[in-house]
Amino acid sequence: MKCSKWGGTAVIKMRQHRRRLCANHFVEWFVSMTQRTIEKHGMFGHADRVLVAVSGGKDSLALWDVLLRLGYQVEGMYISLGIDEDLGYSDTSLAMCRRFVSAHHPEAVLHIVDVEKEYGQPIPTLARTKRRGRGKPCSVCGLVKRHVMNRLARDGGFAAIATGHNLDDEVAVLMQNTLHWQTGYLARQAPVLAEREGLARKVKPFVRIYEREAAAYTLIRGIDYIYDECPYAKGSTTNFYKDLLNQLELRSSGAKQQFYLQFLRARDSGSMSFAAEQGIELHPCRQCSQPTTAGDLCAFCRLWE
Ligand code: Q46
Ligand code: ZN
Repeated sequence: MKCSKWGGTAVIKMRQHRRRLCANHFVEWFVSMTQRTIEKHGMFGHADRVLVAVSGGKDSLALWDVLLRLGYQVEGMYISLGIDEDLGYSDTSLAMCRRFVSAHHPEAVLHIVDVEKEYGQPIPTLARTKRRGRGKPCSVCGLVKRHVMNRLARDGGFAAIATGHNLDDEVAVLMQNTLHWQTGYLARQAPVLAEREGLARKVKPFVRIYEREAAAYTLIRGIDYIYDECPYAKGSTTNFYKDLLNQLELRSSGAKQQFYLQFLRARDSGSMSFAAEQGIELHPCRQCSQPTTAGDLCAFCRLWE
């Protein structure tokens, strides 16, 4: 298999782009695709400080690497959830983030928030105590992560929080939301969520990157990451949709990309309009002062009461 650019040995075939690239050209393509996505959606500029949420997985570490190589002012944020099942998932993922810094970017800043040390309980214990989420701690985990990320971004004066969500993640969520006609979620599904009354701006610079491309990038760059997913992600609905979409992609290359990009185009052109959450007012929580739609205490503070 030959590189479409110069005839050297290709390491990846990207059928949806009708390209085969060698290692060097692939890395060049990957970095420039991320840069173009940042610019197209006006995500942030070089004067902005950006907080990248890292989990020790391939997507978030690849994103941190690319943003640093592009010269953005970016700092990492790792939230230790205290998930010990399957050989200490949280400890291993933190070790991967630390290894990334020491091996690739020793000057990079990594903020670490340990949920148990800061708030008193690790996520699985907290979820069990509250008996939320039918045995899985994911709803509690999501709530805690959103709160901690927003606090760090606000207190640190960051212009945006960047996450490593890739095209496969976005398409799986899009399919889920479409099959259930979750119009509120569809209205909000976007590469950029603007800042709103104390809620930090959120951006996803990898929305044009397939999951296998992020994996190839980390492999070529020699970035070590945690291969296993969080033990609670096993059997998740999102993974089920990802499998379905991969089958579709095998039959029709580019199907995932088409589905996502046409959705964004249709929505942004106004040919599809959904009921957004207009009119829902945010006010500061009495205890933590983070924005909430609930009563005087936000859902996070109520969780720890
Ligand atoms: S929500 Fe659930 Fe994830 Fe939290 S408990 Fe694991 S699978 S990490 S994205
Ligand atoms: Zn609160």
